[in-house]
Amino acid sequence: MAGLANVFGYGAMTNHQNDIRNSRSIMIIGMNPAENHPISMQHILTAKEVNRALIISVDPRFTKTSAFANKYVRIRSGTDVAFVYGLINIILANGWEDKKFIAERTYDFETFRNEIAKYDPDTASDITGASKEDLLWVARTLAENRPGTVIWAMGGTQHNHGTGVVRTYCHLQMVLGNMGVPGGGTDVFRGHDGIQGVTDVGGGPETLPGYYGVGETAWKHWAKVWDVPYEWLLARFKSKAMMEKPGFTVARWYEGVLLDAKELGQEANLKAVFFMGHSTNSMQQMDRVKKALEKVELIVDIDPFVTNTAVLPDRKDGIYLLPAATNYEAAGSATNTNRDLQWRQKIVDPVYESRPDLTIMVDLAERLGFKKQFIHNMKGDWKGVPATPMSEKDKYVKALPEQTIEDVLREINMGCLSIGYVGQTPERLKRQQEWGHVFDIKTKKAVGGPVDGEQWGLPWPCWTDKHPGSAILYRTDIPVAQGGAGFRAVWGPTAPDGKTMLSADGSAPKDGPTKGYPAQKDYAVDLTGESIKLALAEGRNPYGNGRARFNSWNIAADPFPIHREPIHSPRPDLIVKWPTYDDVKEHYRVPQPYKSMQKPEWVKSFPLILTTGRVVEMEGGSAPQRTSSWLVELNPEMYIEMHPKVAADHNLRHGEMCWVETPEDMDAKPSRIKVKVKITKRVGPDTVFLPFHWGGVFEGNSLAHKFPEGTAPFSIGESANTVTTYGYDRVTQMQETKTSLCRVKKA
Ligand SMILES: Nc1nc2c(c(=O)[nH]1)N[C@H]1C(S)=C(S)[C@@H](COP(=O)(O)OP(=O)(O)OC[C@H]3O[C@@H](n4cnc5c(=O)[nH]c(N)nc54)[C@H](O)[C@@H]3O)O[C@H]1N2
Ligand SMILES: Nc1nc2c(c(=O)[nH]1)N[C@H]1C(S)=C(S)[C@@H](COP(=O)(O)OP(=O)(O)OC[C@H]3O[C@@H](n4cnc5c(=O)[nH]c(N)nc54)[C@H](O)[C@@H]3O)O[C@H]1N2
Ligand SMILES: [Mo]
Repeated sequence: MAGLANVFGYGAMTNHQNDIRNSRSIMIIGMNPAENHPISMQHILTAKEVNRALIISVDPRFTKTSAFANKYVRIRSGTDVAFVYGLINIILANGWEDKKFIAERTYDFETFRNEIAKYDPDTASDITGASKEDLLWVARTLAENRPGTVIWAMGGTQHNHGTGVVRTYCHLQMVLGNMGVPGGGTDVFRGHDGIQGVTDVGGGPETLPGYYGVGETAWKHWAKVWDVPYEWLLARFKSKAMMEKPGFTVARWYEGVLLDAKELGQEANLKAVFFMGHSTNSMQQMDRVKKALEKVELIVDIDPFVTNTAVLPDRKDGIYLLPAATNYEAAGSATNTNRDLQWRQKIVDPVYESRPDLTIMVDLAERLGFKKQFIHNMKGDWKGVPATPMSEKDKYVKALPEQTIEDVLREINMGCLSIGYVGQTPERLKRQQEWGHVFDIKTKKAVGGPVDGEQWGLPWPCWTDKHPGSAILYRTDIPVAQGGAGFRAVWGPTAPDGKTMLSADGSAPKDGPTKGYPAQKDYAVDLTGESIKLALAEGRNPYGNGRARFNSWNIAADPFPIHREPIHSPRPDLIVKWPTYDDVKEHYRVPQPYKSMQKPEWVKSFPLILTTGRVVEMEGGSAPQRTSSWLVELNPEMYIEMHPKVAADHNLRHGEMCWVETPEDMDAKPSRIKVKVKITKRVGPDTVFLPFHWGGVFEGNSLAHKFPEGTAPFSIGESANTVTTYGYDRVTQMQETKTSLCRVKKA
């Protein structure tokens, strides 16, 4: 299940970054860790040097990561399904698949094989632009160098069929038998340092914490954890139906403001928007966002910095900027990409008027009239502290010691049984922090001290306060008590076609039943923890031992991933052969059209593929980074990467200004930005690239004067997202910020 999957990516790593040191091949596809995960890149480079691992970089751009690769393959943006299924086609044609793994631990390979037949090397090469020789080289290298890992990030997910793309990466690893082994795995590198945790605790609109969904069972479970009556929760909503309906996503909330209420999946338009650590220049279709920010009655922006949100809309009032404390000014745990939890100390007290996010949330709960219910589970010193008015803020902050944030984690430990968030107690995390030196860099396992045998970060599932955590998911060569697991048996014992969903005899974690088995009854809702203990006592994994699916029968539109041309496709011929989805009447409360939004003739007047991404000096919307003189010195201004041929065709020289324009989609006029030309062969002649870290200039006009005095960043610039276009993932609603069509003009 995805969590906060619409803008922030999808999934969790099966293995961990240090484990890449065990890999013999590493396919990095749709990710540029040399810029975006530079610390993790060191594990990749160690694998290359020490383990002689072969690195393959698959990207429309020759990135800093590509520069370290043994093989770089350029593909057209938006064609990963065809690329990966093209590889699998070659693997199957040569009999390189892991037959034992497929037979014992997967479901519906037979139908899958028929699907794969559609992606013969000619077809895959035509769609992707990769040569047949390169496809063969990559397939052979992955087959001959096992275990191998596949790593991806936003180049794989920010597409209208991004969910399909991600699933093909997993299918590749299932075919190669690279799952459940050190050095293997499907390793999506997550974005922000705590984003895995945000996903886990239900940051997305489709689930309560722990991936329970938003149905009645989920609400009843959490009502028990929070110790508030279910009826009280129900009474907060207009109806039970609305309570159980996923909300808007961060990718498209603004349509809840702009569209006619009749078109929405709820009765009324949105009237207020509340941002907490999110800057709007990171949002696709920013011209729509601007309009929505002008129309809502109330905007709240809780951030240590003044962001794009404050200056983008043309309005005189109704924007509240609340200064948030940073993570240096507050303690607590963060869950990182490895599923590891890390405890952090507070370094300094919050400076000036800033306050920790938790303090702000508790205050908000108080103003909304449910502080008592909100803090119910908190056992810290401050529980007895009476509601304190704003003016006595200092007293309030002091009354919020580390204790309360520990209580938040304990509540997660109590409730997120589904994924085994049980054993990562504040005490254990703090102890690990003190004993960090005894953990091995390659296995992340402690040797010695009171943490002996524990995995660093107690990665989930961590079933009890004695469990070491599960560093590598789906390993059957170790017992459950040491982190062993089969695949989840979440689909019940049989598939709709009557075939078994439980793994075959011989494929089960050691020291337990040898066959597949269903999940332990009630393990995810039994707050006593007895159900989990019962399973563990018999060497069973509480979530069962099932099969990984090639055929995901319940996934919208595509039970098997299909190559779908981007909404903005440069290939009218392929739009016909590989069509996009039918329009969807309602998805996350807004209409989500596909076919009716796609115009095959666009490519005639907008011939270039526009893709966007990151640079090492900046982060996301980059309000903090553009406020740092050192980082601005390193990367001072917004630019466009352009191939020499494109520059020559447009009579442009390095350092000159140009307009970038994209076709009209939901608005009547094309969008445009004015940026500086950087000529480079990183991109091919069909593609241009924009970093999306700038803001504060809109369609050629500076917004600098709109910042409150003294808060304008050192560097402002056009936002790439002013020109990114309509297009959203069919399942997660992730924005299609990796593929648009555009044209450039000399300014
Ligand atoms: N065109 C294009 N657009 C994209 C992407 C792309 O590849 N291309 N990528 C997308 C992705 S994957 C992401 S994750 C988003 C990222 O975009 P955003 O969600 O906007 O993330 P950031 O800019 O990293 O962080 C947002 C704000 O959090 C504030 N902040 C930092 N610490 C704290 C804190 O402790 N408390 C509070 N309250 N605030 C804090 C920072 O000052 C910053 O202004 O951008 C998305 N947008
Ligand atoms: N310095 C720095 N580090 C960061 C961030 C940051 O802003 N700055 N942001 C953090 C966050 S929130 C995230 S989510 C991660 C994201 O990390 P990455 O995914 O590495 O980030 P991007 O640069 O957006 O995209 C990666 C690559 O995808 C390529 N690409 C574009 N289209 C396609 C395609 O169709 N297929 C393939 N295979 N590749 C394609 C782009 O050319 C780009 O080189 O980084 C995190 N780390
Ligand atoms: Mo992200």
